[in-house]
Amino acid sequence: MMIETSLVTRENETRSNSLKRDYEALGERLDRQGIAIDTIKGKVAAYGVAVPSWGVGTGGTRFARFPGKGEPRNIFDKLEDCAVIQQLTRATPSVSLHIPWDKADPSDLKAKAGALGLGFDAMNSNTFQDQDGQALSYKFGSLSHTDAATRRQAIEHNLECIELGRAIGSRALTIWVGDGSNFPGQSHFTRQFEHYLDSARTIYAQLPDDWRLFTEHKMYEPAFYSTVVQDWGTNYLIAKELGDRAYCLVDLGHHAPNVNIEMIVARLVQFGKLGGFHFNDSKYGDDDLDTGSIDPYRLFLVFNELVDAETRRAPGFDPAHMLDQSHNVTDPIESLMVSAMEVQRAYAQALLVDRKALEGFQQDNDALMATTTLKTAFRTDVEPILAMARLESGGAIDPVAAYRASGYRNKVADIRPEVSGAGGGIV
Ligand SMILES: [Mn+2]
Repeated sequence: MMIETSLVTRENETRSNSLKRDYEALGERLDRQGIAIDTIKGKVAAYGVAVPSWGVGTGGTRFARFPGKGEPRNIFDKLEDCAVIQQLTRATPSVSLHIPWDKADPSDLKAKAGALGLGFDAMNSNTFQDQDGQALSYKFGSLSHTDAATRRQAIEHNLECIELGRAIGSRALTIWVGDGSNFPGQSHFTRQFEHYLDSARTIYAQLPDDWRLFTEHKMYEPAFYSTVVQDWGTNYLIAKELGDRAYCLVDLGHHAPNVNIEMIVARLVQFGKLGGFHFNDSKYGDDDLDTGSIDPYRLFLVFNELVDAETRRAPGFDPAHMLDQSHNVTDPIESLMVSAMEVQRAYAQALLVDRKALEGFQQDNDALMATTTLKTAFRTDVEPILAMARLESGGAIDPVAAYRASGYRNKVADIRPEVSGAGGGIV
């Protein structure tokens, strides 16, 4: 354990009596609605969201990056920080690696993760920046580049990610490219997308039988005029072209403001192509803010669709869940803990929706009562359920308070020097 269990126990002791009373009161209230609180707690306890390895480093913008204290120096430090998040929240059992940032000997990775009680989620390839000693540049694209040799290099990198992933027990590859253009006329839309599809087909052909391939759309940036995989429509076309093991990944921040993301989720579920999520939040665009920090109702509406699909056992429904956000002004460990709990909260609230009543209101075109049904669930303070699930699985009732009391950040700051360079957390 990264943090002494005796400290967590002491912290919990100061809060357990209040929690017990709050849990009983909520349980009594839910019971009147015909909901068994222990069933909801069990589902919440079984729920996990993956932490991105790059998330534990301090992020930045294209203007500046202000390093934090005791930032992880390498993947092994990152895994330790991820283990703190899992120890206190019990909501983040796996880590998603980013290659080449996290490249290391697979047996060392497995040993370290195993010792910390962590597993590996999807592998993420990186063809949006050039690495030291790289033969060909991605300045003008990678999988969709006009030059066949550059495309080949990007394909080889993705195959290398699969190979490393196999060795450490991962079961999915996520491809996100920064390919696009900055000027009208700069790129031929059709030829560029055809290049992308050809490259993606080559990668897909090498995908192990028990693996899934996720492609992630993003409206803009780093390309500012056009992006090759710009929206869920293009993403769906890719998944459809590639085959049964290709799915669409939805990053909540990668859409235009006000886009109805929950409806996109419903469409992808309906056609068996929802691969998973990158959770975050945004005010104007992109994925820079913490999950649930701006619009928790939208997060709830997304989970409402997920629980609906789970409840009616939608065919092929098995989305991967991961956080993907940039922490520029907070301690990344604290942000990731809070965000993991926000995701769990949205899930718990969505589990409270009276689906039978909702279906009736929808059938009768009772718009007011239908939307009130959702609001009733959303307004329920489910914190006692989340906290009790954490307590019973060895976590902290209040993870941020326990983390601060542990002095973990200061301890690692003594052995990890501050670095101002780029690296994790920027994207
Ligand atoms: Mn993402």
